[in-house]
Amino acid sequence: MKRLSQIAVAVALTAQLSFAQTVEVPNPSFEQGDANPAGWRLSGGNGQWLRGDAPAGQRALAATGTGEDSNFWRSDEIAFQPSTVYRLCFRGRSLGAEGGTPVTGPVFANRDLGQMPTQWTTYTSIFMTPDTIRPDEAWLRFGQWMTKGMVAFDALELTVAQPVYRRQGDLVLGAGESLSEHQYRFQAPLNSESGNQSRPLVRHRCNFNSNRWVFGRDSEVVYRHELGNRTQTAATVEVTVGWYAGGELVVEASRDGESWRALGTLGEKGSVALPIPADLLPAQTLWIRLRAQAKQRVGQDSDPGSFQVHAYSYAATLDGPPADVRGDTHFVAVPVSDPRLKVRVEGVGDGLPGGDNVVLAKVENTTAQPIDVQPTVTLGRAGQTLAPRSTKATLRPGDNEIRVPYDLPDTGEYALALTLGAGVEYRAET
Ligand SMILES: [Ca+2]
Repeated sequence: MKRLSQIAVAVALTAQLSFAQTVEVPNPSFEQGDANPAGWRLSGGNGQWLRGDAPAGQRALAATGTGEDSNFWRSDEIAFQPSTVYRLCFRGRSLGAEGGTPVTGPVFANRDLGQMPTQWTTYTSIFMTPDTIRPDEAWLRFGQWMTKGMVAFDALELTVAQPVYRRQGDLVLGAGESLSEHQYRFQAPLNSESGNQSRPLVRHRCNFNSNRWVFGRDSEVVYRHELGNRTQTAATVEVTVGWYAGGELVVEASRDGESWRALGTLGEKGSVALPIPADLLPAQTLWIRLRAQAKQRVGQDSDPGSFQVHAYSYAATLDGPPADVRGDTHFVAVPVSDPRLKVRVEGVGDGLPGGDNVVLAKVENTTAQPIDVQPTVTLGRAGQTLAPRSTKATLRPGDNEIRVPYDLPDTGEYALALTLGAGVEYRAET
């Protein structure tokens, strides 16, 4: 694991009026309902509305498989926003289930859990929504695929999450990105807590399953590669198709995100490395689009695309001074925020004992009056809270910057909370 991913970040700032960025999920603890849990229905097969065995309240949902089937509970419609990063928290446990996997989350960003523990366990999933969301895919599901036995779920919480990236000077790099002297490299962190999200990901219209893009008809994924104001003088994109049934992957490049040039195609399982053509360089920004298309062939048999992308990477040579930076991403969720303030967490520092540990936030005071705040950082883990660190600040009307240093006693896994003191209400967390 990367060092900063060991730290869960929670940020809370404080005001009189507040609005939550928590997204409404129907009956999120499954406590309401008469004969059936309100707002949820079973897709088929064998499902239970448990009573008494729940980590929150009295009720939980469960699905039981034969080992050869799949079924799930699905929610009523959820008001997902397009191209938005969400954090989905829930609890899950196995009741002696074997094989297969629990399936969780939205259908466009499923997360398999594999073998769950028999104790109730907290799960946190991150995903970015597609650029258009059809009503028939705007719901959550919790169930099982090819599992023999019962898996149970409870205590859902869906929140908009803000990615906070690593900063070093004028450079900002997220998970999967690194710069070594003049060599920039990005390996999409598909197999990490980031899920489908990454700093270069601009938009997608493509299902994601646990650690891979699942392309079907009209699927596309668009990345934009730029690093500060550095100029790219050479670049290569590499894509791996790890599962293939039909159609082909087209890889295209663009300088403006509008006019695209095909670099190559891949119509089978395997990898393809494609250099960016010399006449598209040098460039400060290069866009890459992955999309599915039917294979050109004679006759009627043309599959619109059915394959999975297991790896995507991009490497570039940059001008400017040499630097060594390894990126990372924290996902800061904001369950509560103050409408007088626009708060954006810009960084959490090194996240290492003895390191440069500073929470940095940009705060716009949208009122005409100054607001006194007491930015406070609190670290905690496993029910234990360390002594908070505070500063004082007056937020002038307009743009402000808040810096709160904090101490990390060791490299354990901590939750970090930032509050703004009495009189301002805001909360963000990972
Ligand atoms: Ca419950």
